[in-house]
Amino acid sequence: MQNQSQSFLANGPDRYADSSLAEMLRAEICSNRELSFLMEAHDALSGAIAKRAGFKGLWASGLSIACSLGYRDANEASWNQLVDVVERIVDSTELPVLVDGDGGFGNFNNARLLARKLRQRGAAGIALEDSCFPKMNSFVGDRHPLADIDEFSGRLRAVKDTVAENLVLVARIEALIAGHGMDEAILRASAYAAAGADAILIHSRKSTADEILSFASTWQNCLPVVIVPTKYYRTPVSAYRDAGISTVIWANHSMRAAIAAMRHVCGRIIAEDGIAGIEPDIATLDEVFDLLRYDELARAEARYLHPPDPRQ
Ligand code: SPV
Ligand code: MG
Repeated sequence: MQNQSQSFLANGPDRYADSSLAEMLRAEICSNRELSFLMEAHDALSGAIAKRAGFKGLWASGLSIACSLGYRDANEASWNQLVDVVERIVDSTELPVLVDGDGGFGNFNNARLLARKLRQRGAAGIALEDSCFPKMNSFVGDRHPLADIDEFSGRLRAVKDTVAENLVLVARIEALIAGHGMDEAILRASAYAAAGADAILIHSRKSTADEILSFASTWQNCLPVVIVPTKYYRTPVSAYRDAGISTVIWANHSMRAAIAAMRHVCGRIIAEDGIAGIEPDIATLDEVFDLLRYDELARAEARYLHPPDPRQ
């Protein structure tokens, strides 16, 4: 993954025509040898920052994208708004992006359409959760009706038949979120594996990792396990390595950091009646220009707007 091209601003040939991003994500998610990390991105800028920090893969978070658009994480944003944001993230980073596809925005037909469009826009993978449309964020309220196992398996099979190996398919189990027990979670994991999922995302709202670790120990890595430790954030990642978990998603931390930073700076500008005091605490304009590769534009201008005169 380190060797990928840096040429996204160089207008190269269609770089998404092959499935290299999906292969890169598959290598991350589906490897039990090494624990991988996906960092949340909700727009091109947060994706570029995560890439600069060193992350090798991204999570296009439904919660964070909805939040940045001013929507609730309850399928208020449409599937085409989601794919538009994903395209910008992929364009700005060229990292493999696992997209939070919620429940697929409907039945098998909506799910396979979403997967096809995500694939066309350069996504590397899709996570589909066994919720009903419209979904509600896993941490809001207590009513999270689960999809019927067979119906949801049909959604997975339809996606697999549509995008084959060109998009990693992660099946997300909401059984523990919905208050069902471990048996139900394992039953669903087995069904989703049989339906063609590449990995299982098991979600929990507990403040400790106990039920996730118990799932991992029962499941025995029949398929690689992906987790989202938003609520059990105190658990050291060594516990996940020891449990053979494949991938950890830091699901919403850039979005929450941005909220805290923007709230802080807005409050200070009002309180201090000016901007002199905050200047040292915010990104410089040079950092903005560097992040967005203004240097590449200058080189392109030299090449295309002011080419050397061949007669000289
Ligand atoms: C997201 O980031 O949108 C997720 C993870 O689905 S969670 O918010 O924890 O459900
Ligand atoms: Mg989500």
